[in-house]
Amino acid sequence: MKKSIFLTIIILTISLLSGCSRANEITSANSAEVISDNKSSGSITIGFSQVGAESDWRNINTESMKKSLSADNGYSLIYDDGQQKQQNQIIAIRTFIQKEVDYIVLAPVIEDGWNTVLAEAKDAGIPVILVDRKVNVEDNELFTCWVGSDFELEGRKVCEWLNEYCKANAIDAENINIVNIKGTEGASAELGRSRSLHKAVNKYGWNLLDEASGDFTQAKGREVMAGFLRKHKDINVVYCENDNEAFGAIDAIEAAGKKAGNDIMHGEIMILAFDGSTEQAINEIRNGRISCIGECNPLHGPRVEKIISNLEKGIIPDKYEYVDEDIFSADTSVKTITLDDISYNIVTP
Ligand code: GZL
Repeated sequence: MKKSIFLTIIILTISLLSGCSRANEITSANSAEVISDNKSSGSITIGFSQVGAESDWRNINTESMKKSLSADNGYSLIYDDGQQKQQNQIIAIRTFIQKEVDYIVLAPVIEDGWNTVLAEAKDAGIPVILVDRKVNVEDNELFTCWVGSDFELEGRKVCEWLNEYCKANAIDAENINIVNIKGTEGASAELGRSRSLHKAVNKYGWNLLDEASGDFTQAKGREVMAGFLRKHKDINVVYCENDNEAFGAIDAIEAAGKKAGNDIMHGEIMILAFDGSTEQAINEIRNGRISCIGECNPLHGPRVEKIISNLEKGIIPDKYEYVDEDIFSADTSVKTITLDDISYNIVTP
């Protein structure tokens, strides 16, 4: 039953700038705000709890969602930036429930810890659509559906590219000394990409020297890489779980007087990354400072909008909708990789 809610522009400050705040709930300076305000009766009100603004990928994802869930398309959108804190997202979801939105869209920062608040949304009769990362819940009926990427496959593609690169360039696996700058620990993207790296390390015999979380940010990526360089003198491959961490790692490598590149048997340090969603990342592929990127598609807005418009017509979506993604490299020694009898052409941007 559509709740015809006429929303003026409402700035819901969950953590008030004035300093006054609701007792024992405040952890964030963020605020929920109505982005698209469709005054026509019958607009569909959406509460969207986003992870944060930690990376280029995330910002593109946010814009894609706002563009699709627009007033012109018949939506009133209440958007909340969780600032990468699960508690902020839980508070936002409870606010959406109080506002009696028609749908909740959640991009969960980590997989665990959602049973209670998603049960509250279910009890309130509000469908929850998950986007990007997944949740680990006891009852999969706590959410209507999920749309996003196969993060483990992304990791398998990048690791298989490294394996093929070593074969094509006569590099023995035992000469691969790799460090992992992980994403936000417990996030689906981190879990999947790290799981694939660990399996490849065991399968091919690479040396995994160290790993630590860069939280998907450039600043933390640089800090972690600088620490790795102080601790390990033989690093020749860095597995960065997103582009922004890779940018930070390159900053640290060059600050240490070293060079990011493919020629790992002559002192260069190879950078592997994920996302490929910005011109900067693609340029780093073109100039060879990043050797390979596993694409992670941020443009989920149209898919989520389609799901909601179908639900309005009584059309039930698939429980899980995976998006197709490529793998980018400017190196010409590896043309394709094959996983589970499926070949993926390497895209040279
Ligand atoms: C992946 C997404 C990840 C991106 C990062 O779908 O969750 O979070 O790879 C982003 O850039 O911060």
